[in-house]
Amino acid sequence: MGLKIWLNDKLVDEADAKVSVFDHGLLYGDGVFEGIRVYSGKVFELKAHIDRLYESASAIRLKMPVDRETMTDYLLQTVAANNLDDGYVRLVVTRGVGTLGLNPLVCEKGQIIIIAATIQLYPREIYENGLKVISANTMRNHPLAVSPQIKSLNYLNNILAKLEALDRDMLEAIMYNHMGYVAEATGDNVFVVRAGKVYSPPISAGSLEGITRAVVIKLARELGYDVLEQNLTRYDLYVADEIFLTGTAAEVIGVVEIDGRTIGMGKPGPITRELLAKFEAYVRQ
Ligand code: PXG
Repeated sequence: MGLKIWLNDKLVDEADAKVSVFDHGLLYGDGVFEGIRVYSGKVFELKAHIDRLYESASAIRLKMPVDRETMTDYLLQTVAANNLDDGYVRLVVTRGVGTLGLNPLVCEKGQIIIIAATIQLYPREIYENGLKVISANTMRNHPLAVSPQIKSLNYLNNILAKLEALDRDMLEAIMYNHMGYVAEATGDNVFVVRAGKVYSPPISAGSLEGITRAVVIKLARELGYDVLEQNLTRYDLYVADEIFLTGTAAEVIGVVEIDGRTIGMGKPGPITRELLAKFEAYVRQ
C-alpha cells in the first residue's frame, strides 16, 4: 500500500504526490527541510525541529506558506494518516514554482511536502562493533558561504564528503572547517571522550545545531559528565578514548577507527554505550 503524502494543503496518495519541474527546490536546491523521528507514536522534539525549520527558512528569506502551529498540525495529520508508531518524517519546504533563472522572488508560494515513512541508517551490528570513518578532503562550507547552520536542500557539500567515505568502503566522513577544526560528520554531529570528559565542537565550527546533539549533551550532564563545547583538531580525534556521532537517523553511534587509526579499544567505548542506552530510554519515556 502506498503512503499518504502531505502536499501543500492536503493529504494525497503517494502516486499523486507530484511536484512541478519548475520548482526551485529541484532546479536550485532552494528550500529547507527537517528529518524527524517518531518513537512509540510520539514525534520526538517536534517543537525544536519546527523552530529550526523556520530559522533555516528565515536565513534564506523563504517566506513560509503557513505558520508554525499550522505546519505542526499538518505534520501530525500526516503521521496519523500513515499509522506511524515508529518512523521517520521528512518535512520539506521548497521555494516553490518559478521560472528558469535563479531569481527566487518570482516563486509565488513555498511548496510543503511531508513524508512519514521509516529510516534505517546503519545496520544493528555497527552499533555493537562501531563505525569506521575517514577525514574528508572536502572542507565544510565556509560560514560566509551557505551557513552550515541552515538545513537547506543543498547538501552537495556533505554529499561530496560522503562519496569520499563510500569510495573507501566506509559509511561516514568527518568534515573539517576552513580553519582545520572538526566541524561534523556528513549527517551527524561529532563527540569526543577523553579522560572522562565529553567534548563536541561548538556550532560556530561549522556544524548544524543538531537536535540529537542537544539532547545528548543534556543527558550526559544529567549523568554527571562534564561536557565542553570547544574546537577540536584531527589530533584530538586520533588520541580520543572514544568518538561517537549523534543524529536523528543514527541516534548515538560509536566510531572505532578514523583514517586507519584505532580509537580506544576498537569497540564502542563505555561512555558511548551508556549514552546510547540513556538516549534509547529517553526517547521512549
Ligand atoms: N549535521 C548534519 C549536516 C545533518 O544533516 C545532523 C548534523 C544531526 O542533526 P539532528 O538534528 O538530526 O540531530 C544532521 C541531520 C538523512 C538524514 O536522511 C540526515 C539527517 C537527519 C535525518 C536524516 O540522511 N541529518
